[in-house]
Amino acid sequence: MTRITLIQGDITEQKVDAVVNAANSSLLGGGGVDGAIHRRGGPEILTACRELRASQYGKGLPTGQAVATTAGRLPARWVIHTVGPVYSRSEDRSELLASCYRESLRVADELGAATVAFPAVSAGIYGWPLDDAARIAVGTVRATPSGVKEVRFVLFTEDVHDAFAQALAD
Ligand code: AR6
Repeated sequence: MTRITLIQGDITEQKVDAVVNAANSSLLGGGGVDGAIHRRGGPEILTACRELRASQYGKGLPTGQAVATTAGRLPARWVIHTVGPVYSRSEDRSELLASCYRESLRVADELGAATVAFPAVSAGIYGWPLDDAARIAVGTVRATPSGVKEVRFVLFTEDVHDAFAQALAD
């Protein structure tokens, strides 16, 4: 059984086995939580991402998939990079967002990570409505069997924290 916990805070400060990054396909960094992880984790993470681009993901990491690197100087062992879908009003991309959580947990399992911190993937720059993003995140983690003991959602702002708290209560 995976225990789900919620906190409002900064994911780069979490002492967990693996921290999930809401990356983009390039794996070469960006703004939001991605920028914060690379800033706090230092250049080792980018070096590892460049190697992944060169070896396995010449065209970039596809949306909905996940891949691990070192966590550099973060107080975690690994960063699991996943690429959320950009929100669309005309197309239902929920399955791709659910896939981010499933694939990240699968990678965490492969690594033997017992504790995993997730941000609200796609709920920032990628524009996902908070209630929807929270419902998909919580629902998918609940429905995905894994050896992970604790999934900690680390929500940066009060509005996102409240949306996740509501999804957890439902
Ligand atoms: N800790 C936890 N959550 C954070 C932190 C932090 N330090 N910083 C921001 N958030 P976003 P996306 C929250 O935009 O929507 C990047 O440029 C933020 O408040 O980081 O998946 C990538 O390279 C929001 O609730 O990710 C991609 O190009 C949540 O993290 C693109 O943004 C996700 O917001 C991905 O967009």
